[in-house]
Amino acid sequence: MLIKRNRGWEIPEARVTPEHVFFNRRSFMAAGAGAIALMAVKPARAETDPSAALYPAKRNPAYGDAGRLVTDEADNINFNNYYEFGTSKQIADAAKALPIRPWSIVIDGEVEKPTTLAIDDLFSQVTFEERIYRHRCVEAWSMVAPWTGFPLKRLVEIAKPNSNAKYLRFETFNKPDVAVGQKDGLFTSFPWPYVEGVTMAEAMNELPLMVTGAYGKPLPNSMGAPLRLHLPWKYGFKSIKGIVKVSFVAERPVSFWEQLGPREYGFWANVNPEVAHPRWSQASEEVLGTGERIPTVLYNGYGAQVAELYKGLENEKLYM
Ligand SMILES: Nc1nc2c(c(=O)[nH]1)N[C@H]1C(S)=C(S)[C@@H](COP(=O)(O)O)O[C@H]1N2
Ligand SMILES: [Mo]
Repeated sequence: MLIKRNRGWEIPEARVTPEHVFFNRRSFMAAGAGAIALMAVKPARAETDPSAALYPAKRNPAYGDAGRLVTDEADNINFNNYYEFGTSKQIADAAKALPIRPWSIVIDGEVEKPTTLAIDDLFSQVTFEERIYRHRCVEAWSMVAPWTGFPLKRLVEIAKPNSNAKYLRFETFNKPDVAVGQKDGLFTSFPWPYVEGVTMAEAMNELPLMVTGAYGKPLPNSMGAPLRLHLPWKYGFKSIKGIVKVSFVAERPVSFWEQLGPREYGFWANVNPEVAHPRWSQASEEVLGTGERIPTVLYNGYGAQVAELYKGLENEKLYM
């Protein structure tokens, strides 16, 4: 007998992913570009950001060229996924409501001494560098961004984890007073705050970047100011924005998307063109800004740096 019941994790698919709602239109890039053209050029926020003097940072020559054109800045900062501010791609204005100072980062869990760092104190302990990275969203679009930031492994050094630490768990702010997506209404049943995680081995790899800026300036709010992660070989949802807490933990964290749709989104989420999403192919991707469709590459082309992290883990769901 077939009994129709809601088991909690069976959330309606339109809520599990923006793809279904916003991307089944061939013209989505064209529509986005039209909206962008109407926006006036705003004065640079860098004028008021206390970290502005740290820009531009020296480019790391190892990541000076992503092999593809850098995505146009206006396209990039006005086409975003940031569910805290709504499920459309045009959240840049809504995201301006988030105050990014004062801002502090809690470091806790399996560390020598749990601590809370004011963001500018953290910035004073690290060296900023610029890296150009490719970014591949699970929704099959991609972009190239010139990020500024510091290696995640530098944050691990500052945190001094003990030997019980097996994973890093990142958490985004939860501010329903300013974040429209976290307010009462349509999306309150989302498992806020947004959470993501990596293994200690992944965190110690050279690629993960704690991102503070883009295009030679402090990050715009839409891209995750004042601090986000970027993991260029993983689907974009792993690259958590608006970070307020980094916990060193023994157990594998359950991420926001994994909690919402475990059949579709997992912990590892490494890019692989041969493993389709249950509802669409991952074989190719649409380039933000140009609309060009290009083949997707295993580990988003970063296999030389990261493939060895996954040796011996073949039984894990590494690609969802
Ligand atoms: N806190 C938070 N971080 C997030 C998201 C989000 O909704 N909330 N979306 C993710 C997804 S799906 C992608 S593709 C990237 C998008 O980054 P961008 O807007 O800078 O392109 O941010 C990721 N980080
Ligand atoms: Mo994404």
